[in-house]
Amino acid sequence: MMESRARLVSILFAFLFSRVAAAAAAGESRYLTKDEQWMNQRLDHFSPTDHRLFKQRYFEFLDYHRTPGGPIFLRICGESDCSGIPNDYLAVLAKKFGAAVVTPEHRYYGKSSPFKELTTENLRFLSSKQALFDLAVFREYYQESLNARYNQSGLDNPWFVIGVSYSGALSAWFRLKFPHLTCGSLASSGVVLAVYNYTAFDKQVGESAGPECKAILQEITKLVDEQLRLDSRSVKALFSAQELKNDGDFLFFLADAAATTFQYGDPDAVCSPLINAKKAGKDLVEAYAKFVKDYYIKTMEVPPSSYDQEYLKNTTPDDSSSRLWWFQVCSEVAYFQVAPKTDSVRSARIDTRYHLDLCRNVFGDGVYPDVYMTNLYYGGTRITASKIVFTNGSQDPWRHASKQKSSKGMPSYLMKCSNCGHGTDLRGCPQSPFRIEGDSSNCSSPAAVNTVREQIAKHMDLWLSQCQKSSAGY
Ligand SMILES: *[C@@H]1O[C@H](CO)[C@@H](O)[C@H](O)[C@H]1NC(C)=O
Ligand SMILES: *[C@@H]1O[C@H](CO)[C@@H](O)[C@H](O)[C@H]1NC(C)=O
Ligand SMILES: *[C@@H]1O[C@H](CO)[C@@H](O)[C@H](O)[C@H]1NC(C)=O
Ligand SMILES: CC(=O)N[C@H]1CO[C@H](CO)[C@@H](O)[C@@H]1O
Repeated sequence: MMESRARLVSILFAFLFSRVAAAAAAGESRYLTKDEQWMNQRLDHFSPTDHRLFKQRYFEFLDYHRTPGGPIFLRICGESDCSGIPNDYLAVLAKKFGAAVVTPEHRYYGKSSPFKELTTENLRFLSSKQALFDLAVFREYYQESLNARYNQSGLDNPWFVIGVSYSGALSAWFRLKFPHLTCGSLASSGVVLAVYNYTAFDKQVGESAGPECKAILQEITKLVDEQLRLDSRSVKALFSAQELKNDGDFLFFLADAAATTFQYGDPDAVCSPLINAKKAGKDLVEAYAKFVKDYYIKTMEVPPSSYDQEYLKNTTPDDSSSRLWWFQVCSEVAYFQVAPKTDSVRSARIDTRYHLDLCRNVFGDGVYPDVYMTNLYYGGTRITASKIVFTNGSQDPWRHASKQKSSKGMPSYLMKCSNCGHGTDLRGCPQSPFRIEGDSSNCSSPAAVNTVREQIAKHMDLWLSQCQKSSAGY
């Protein structure tokens, strides 16, 4: 999905998946479609006087659609360039339900940017609230265009909204704010809780690593902190990250490299070589550097520069996603992945101050996240809506920002297995290389994943049918 590369992974979660999809060997079957469509979208949904428009890209896949009344799956694309509809487990569901799949690109990302220059001033229309309104407008636009194509008027197909990660949160919020426009939502690893000091992220990294690997990661953190004080140039060079002048950026990069493996269902990628190095009495920092270079920089194609605040300041970057997502982090949702006070895996220098300084340095004074207002607006984990399925992976550091407890009309499922990560219900495990149709056979417990998939299908079936009945007189 991502043609360009640079990325900040654990803050740009959905994103990695996109990039891996592109990185894996060529083959269109990774996508249901990559054919671009365009619509005119309103720049500011909340201004009574600003009527400017911008071009929003979208994709449609109708091969499985049971015409004319079959469901429409609105698969939300999140914080990344969106260059197609991935052929993951949603494709299986679309086949099963005779559904069309449509995917609009999130405003500002990829080719859907209203502005060439991404100055802070120009970024003021980048928010989840505007994005949700985009989805509502898109939904109505697409329904009408489909009616025109089928030469019918007034037909309203049953819609279902689906998203993973940030777009999983959007999926839940869409059902919350526009319940008349969707029969239900799937929020896969949906991070609906804006968290200011997200220490649970690092704690989950430690838990997912297990005691032995965690202890080694902590030892490495200590050693790197020491070496940074003594000779920062050489330790950065060892990781091919000399360009990261700011120590915080460097440490964040190192922390993300390990977190990514747990997030995306590949814990052995980091733990096996480290445990082996420890047993063989080898230099742990060197072993970690090898992992970071081979796995994170080379295989996952995450360049250290994507962590560089100087790069993030660029208002016309090659790859805009890092800057854009940081803006959303710095203005709305935070999820600051700070080190917990005790027993931290990452360096204690990755603290609240680091994040706030980044926000100010990159976007200017006055840009900081008001998570209180975000949670006031959506309800956080106390979201009060209906017909939303929440799913999470047991090893995923993000699950603590999701809704993990079922409540009335909103079932929540946890897929428990040693490589169940972010969006595993849709993507299988491990998530790199890309798994066609979200193949779950390499999850350590395919049954844990498949059981949750059955639940998703069951809820979808029920809610779609209830919707069809009630919309008869719509
Ligand atoms: C659409 O329906 C109208 C009215 O029934 C009919 O006259 C017209 O030929 C149809 N057009 C197409 C393209 O099917
Ligand atoms: C976040 O952590 C910082 C540093 O420990 C602390 O000063 C601040 O009060 C915390 N904020 C919240 C909202 O928890
Ligand atoms: C499953 O994992 C095994 C061991 O890691 C690997 O050899 C095999 O290729 C994987 N199978 C699939 C379908 O990815
Ligand atoms: C850890 C956790 O939150 N588990 C939840 C997973 O989903 C089940 C089914 O809804 C809940 O009962 C658990 O509390």
